[in-house]
Amino acid sequence: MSEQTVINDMISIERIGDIALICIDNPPVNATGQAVRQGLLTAITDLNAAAQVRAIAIYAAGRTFVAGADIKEFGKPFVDPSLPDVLDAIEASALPVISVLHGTALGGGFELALATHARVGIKGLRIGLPEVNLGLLPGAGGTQRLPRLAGVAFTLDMALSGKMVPGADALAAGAIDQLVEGAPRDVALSAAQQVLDGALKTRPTGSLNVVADAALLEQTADKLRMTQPHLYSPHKIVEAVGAATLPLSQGLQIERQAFMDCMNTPQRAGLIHAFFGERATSNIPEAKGDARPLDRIGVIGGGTMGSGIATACLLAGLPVQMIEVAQDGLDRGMATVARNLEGAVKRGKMTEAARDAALSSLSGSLQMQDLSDVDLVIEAAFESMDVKRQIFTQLDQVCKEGAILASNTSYLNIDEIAACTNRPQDVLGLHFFSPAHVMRLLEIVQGADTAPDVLATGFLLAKRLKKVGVLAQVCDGFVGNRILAFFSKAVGYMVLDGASPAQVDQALEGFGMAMGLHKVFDLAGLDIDWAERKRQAAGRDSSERYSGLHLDRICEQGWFGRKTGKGLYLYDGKHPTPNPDALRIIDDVRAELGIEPKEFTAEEIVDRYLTAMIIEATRVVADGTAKRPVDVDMAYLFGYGFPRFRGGPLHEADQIGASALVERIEGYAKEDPHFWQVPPLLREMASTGKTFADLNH
Ligand code: 3H9
Repeated sequence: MSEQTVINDMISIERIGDIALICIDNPPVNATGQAVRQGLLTAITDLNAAAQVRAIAIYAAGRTFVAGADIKEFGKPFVDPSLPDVLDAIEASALPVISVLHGTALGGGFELALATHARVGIKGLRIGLPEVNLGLLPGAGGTQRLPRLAGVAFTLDMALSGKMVPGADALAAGAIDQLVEGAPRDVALSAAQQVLDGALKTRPTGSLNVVADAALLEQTADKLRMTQPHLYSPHKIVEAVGAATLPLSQGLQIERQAFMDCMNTPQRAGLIHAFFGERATSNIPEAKGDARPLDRIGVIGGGTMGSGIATACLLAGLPVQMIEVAQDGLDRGMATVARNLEGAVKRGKMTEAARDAALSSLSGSLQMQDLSDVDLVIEAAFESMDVKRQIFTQLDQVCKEGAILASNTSYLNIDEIAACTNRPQDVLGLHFFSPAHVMRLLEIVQGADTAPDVLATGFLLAKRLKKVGVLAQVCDGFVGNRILAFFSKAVGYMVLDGASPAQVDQALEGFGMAMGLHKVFDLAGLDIDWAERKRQAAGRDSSERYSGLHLDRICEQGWFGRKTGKGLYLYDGKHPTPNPDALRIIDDVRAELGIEPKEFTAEEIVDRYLTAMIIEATRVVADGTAKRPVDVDMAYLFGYGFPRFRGGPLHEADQIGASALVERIEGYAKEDPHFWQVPPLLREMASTGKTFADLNH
């Protein structure tokens, strides 16, 4: 006989004899929002006052135990009771309280388990302290209680990496007490019975001592100063874990203060924007429709992009048919894929058996006809409209009805490509970023006639490949490269006016960019943009200042960057060093143009770079090339190395403020009114007080 008590919508109690089971039911991930916290507190208080209860077990309904605090509440005023207070009450419970964990026990969810008197995991469990990914630290006792159970080293590793740890490892480390099979409610009942029988020992975690490890803490802090100088919360995590040797109440106070310090940083806001943004890009009607089958992929081109795309598909378990025009190109492409997969094995991303299976589902051919049975073809051939026209005309003839024809073009017009076929509804752009098996951005470019189920299949592919699909409309460069082309001009002007490429790169890396822009140019190959500049030369607006003369001159020497060993940098040592010959060319170009070089501070470099990025990003949103500001932000985080902790260019724009940006642009416009123009949308935002965040809804 059992008796049910509903505490609120999310918390209920089931009494079976002298055992009470508390069930948390807050889909989708049982986050500890206010109602869950209040319900748990009430349940623990009531049960401690009730007659005949001798043991309490907490478990969760649905696909997972508690995935942490409700992130949506962050940044808003706190509503009592706080999670730390609820967990303190659980730990102080006179009745033994155990927790039963299934799925993932993360952040505040795992901390809830740590505050109980014993933890039983269900096979398949993964535990984690992912707060660091949100610019936070475990703020409900994780930095204090976990060291008491599993030691300082284990805690630091979990809290600094944010990674999920398999149940078996958690058991071995002492973070949980048992790992069993069964349904959460049944396991909860039998574990509570074991407590009563004395077979499962319980004790408050706070009663345990921590073995101090000052050397490890110091060593970790030193390493973080070198490797993560931009981030705030990792340093605070080390500080908080260092306090775990103090009595629990003191340590918890130090942790709470450090948590609040992190909560008040822009980094926390940026990282949480990134968390929701990553999920928001596919939370649109275009991504949600019925998709077409996606069982076999064709890739045209065995170059860097083609083989990267083929690798990405194989890693996701999708068989690939690669097509090249000549045998040596095909051999090279197939060898690159094999090398990429080998790299994945070395990095522990796949087993040798999985690699062998992937390789056996890759086939190569010189015959377009061999694409007759694929569901989707991704063309990654030479970036020329003539080449694309030829390929798509052939694809139209050989591909089966309903097959999707995609181009990986970075700039060219998808509608023009689609027009070569009799099935423009089946054509779209799928723009990958190099290396395609690593970079997570996938621009999904909608042509004028692209059918809804073709778009939905683009998003399905992104999901299968674990990429972030961002919808883009047709224009020169789509979302990402169009913005890149614009701010690259601002950078070109700064170099012509006196900044050195290395100085610009240093400033941008100081801002948090993964790589300075000139290093990116050298990596991609300076010849790529050179070809693009030549393509655009005829249509160039003569009243616009030309920003690429120095780069053209460097390319004329045959210096294309990394692949030629020389570009803006030299690549003859371990690290790239500024190429003195390129600097001489830049000096010559300045002299030729009559420019008196001036000094730029790092701050000015970043301001101009970022402002130019924001200007074009605003236009991209205003004319609908991107659906919402968050799509631009995610494109930049996942495709262009924009620092995740800054949330993205338009999230950053909100931090600066529209009025300040307008003022800044008007200041720059005094020297170049043609380039520095305030986008009407930004001006309107400055006068109405609207933010880019407002435009996301
Ligand atoms: C914390 O705990 C602080 C404490 O230390 C101290 C407090 C004082 N809150 O990812 P999915 C939503 S910080 C609110 O697509 P999956 C998510 O947005 C927290 N919402 O599913 C999505 O919504 P929608 C530490 C959340 O199966 C839906 O749930 N915890 C939260 O691929 C499904 O999510 C974390 O950082 C949340 N905490 O992955 C864990 N979590 O459907 C963050 C998810 O509207 N969460 N949502 O788009 C995760 O890592 C993954 O969601 C998880 C499931 C692995 C759980």
